[in-house]
Amino acid sequence: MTRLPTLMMLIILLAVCLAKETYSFPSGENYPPTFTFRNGAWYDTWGFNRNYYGEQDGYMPNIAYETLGPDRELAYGLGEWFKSNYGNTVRRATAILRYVQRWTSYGYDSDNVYMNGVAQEEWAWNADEMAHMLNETTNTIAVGDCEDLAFLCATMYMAAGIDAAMVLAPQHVALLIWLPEYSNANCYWDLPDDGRTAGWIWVEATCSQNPIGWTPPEFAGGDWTAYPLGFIEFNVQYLPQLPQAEDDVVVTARVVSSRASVSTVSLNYSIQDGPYNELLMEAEGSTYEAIIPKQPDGTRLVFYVSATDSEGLIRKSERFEYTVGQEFKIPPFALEALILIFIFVLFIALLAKRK
Ligand SMILES: [Ca+2]
Ligand SMILES: [Ca+2]
Ligand SMILES: [Ca+2]
Repeated sequence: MTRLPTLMMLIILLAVCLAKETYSFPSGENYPPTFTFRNGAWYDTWGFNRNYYGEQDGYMPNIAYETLGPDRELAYGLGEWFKSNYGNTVRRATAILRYVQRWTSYGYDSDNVYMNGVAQEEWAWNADEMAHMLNETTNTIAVGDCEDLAFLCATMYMAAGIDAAMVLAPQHVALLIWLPEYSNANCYWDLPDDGRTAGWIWVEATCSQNPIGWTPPEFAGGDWTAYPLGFIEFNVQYLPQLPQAEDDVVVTARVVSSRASVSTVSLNYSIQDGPYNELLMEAEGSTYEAIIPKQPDGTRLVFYVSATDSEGLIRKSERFEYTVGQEFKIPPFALEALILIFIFVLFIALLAKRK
């Protein structure tokens, strides 16, 4: 072997090692994870409560994003393996559920999770933590209950190019996947604002017999909330807030994809309830921008932002609207309240001076 190919080989080897090294640690956090106890609950390093599903800092659906987008790691890697080894989407979806059912077993949190020696009545593991707990080489099974299995499945499906949504039902957590081509589901669900009709099917990993597409009868009424996981961030703003006839309106959207691959972001606006004009928004990092040109006084505008990721998943923002030329209105009684406050402050000041 001549020196040049040897050098090339070394460089390639080094690159592979480096790639492997960066891949084996979550870009945000480390494994094993660390948790902090405060106000009676355990919080992870992202600041989410692992003991409770609800409110702003609860685990639903927040901890799904700890294993997607920039923080993706082991569970995502497992899903990518299925993507490259199963060309057929239905077979891939089935194989992922089989894998999770094979390498996990159902167990109550209170029997399996101890923090500082205290059994945890409720505890959610994220997908990477579950993926690190199982080990194919040592034949080690990861133990978890509904939310733990659902988080693992959801990240693997996203990585495998199959869109997933976390489902929060009464006393239960599960997931939906977008698989309209699957013919054996008992329900095909339609979610709002995803640019799609019915084609989401239920995945229940809690029992090894459950096939994909089986919505348990107790959830067939649709009394649950779904959180599609395609975008980690999706915030739209516009300026000025009260556009006048001379103002162009700048619409900005911060969009981060779970697969870290936003393909297009567009601004869609309608003038006086007319047809929608579509403008491609320009990217600067994760921020996208487009301009609605100035309009005459009294014109009513409605707009929304739509983003598409590399797998064709669409997310639409809420509809914003404004009428050109509206002045800032002082809220009722605001002036009266201000005068009263002024008199009160004056009174206190005079009182203080007399003392
Ligand atoms: Ca639980
Ligand atoms: Ca759990
Ligand atoms: Ca829909």
